[in-house]
Amino acid sequence: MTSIIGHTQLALVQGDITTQDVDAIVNAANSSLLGGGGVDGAIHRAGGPDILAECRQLRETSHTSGLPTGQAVITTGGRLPARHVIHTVGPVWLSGSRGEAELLAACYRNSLQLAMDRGLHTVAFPSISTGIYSYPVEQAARVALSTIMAFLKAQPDWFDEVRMVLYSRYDFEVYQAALAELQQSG
Ligand code: AR6
Repeated sequence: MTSIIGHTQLALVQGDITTQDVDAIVNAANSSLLGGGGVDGAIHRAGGPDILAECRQLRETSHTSGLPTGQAVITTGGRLPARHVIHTVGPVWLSGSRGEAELLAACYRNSLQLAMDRGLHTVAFPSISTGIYSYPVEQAARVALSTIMAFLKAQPDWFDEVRMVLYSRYDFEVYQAALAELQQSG
């Protein structure tokens, strides 16, 4: 399923983010930047040690206290087909009233801004925070897609493609329904 916004194709696909051939894939990391489970573990396993080495370097220089929730940094893609990995830290879902939606939106916005700043034109995202961090996927899908769409409306000429890569059939269907709803509401 795709939606065209300005010059950009916003695509939803079901699949594995580690196999995507794009300028940058986004990692749902934690603030240590030193790896973990879920999509983070899969990216480090597939990309090899160069990604972790750059993350360690960031921890020793610009991010000695770790990466705050909602912010983003960039490293090489190592052995991945993607040339770069943008690491962002999603919010842990607590109650929904602890600023989770704004923090999740910041992940998408800051990742897209960083990609633009680095001259990258194709970016693929996983569904940030909806695994180990327990953000309900129906709500996360609306935040993710509305944030991406607002960013692309403000920057209609930069990106060739922004792709959401959903790991499960269920998540893919949830994102499809959310995109259809957002398209209808204009
Ligand atoms: N490709 C695409 N999506 C994937 C893949 C993959 N290969 N593997 C998992 N997912 P999660 P979070 C989906 O838990 O909730 C890590 O330990 C998964 O099905 O990876 O932001 C970090 O270090 C789910 O829909 O990230 C943090 O400590 C989505 O990716 C913590 O988990 C996000 O699930 C971050 O938790």
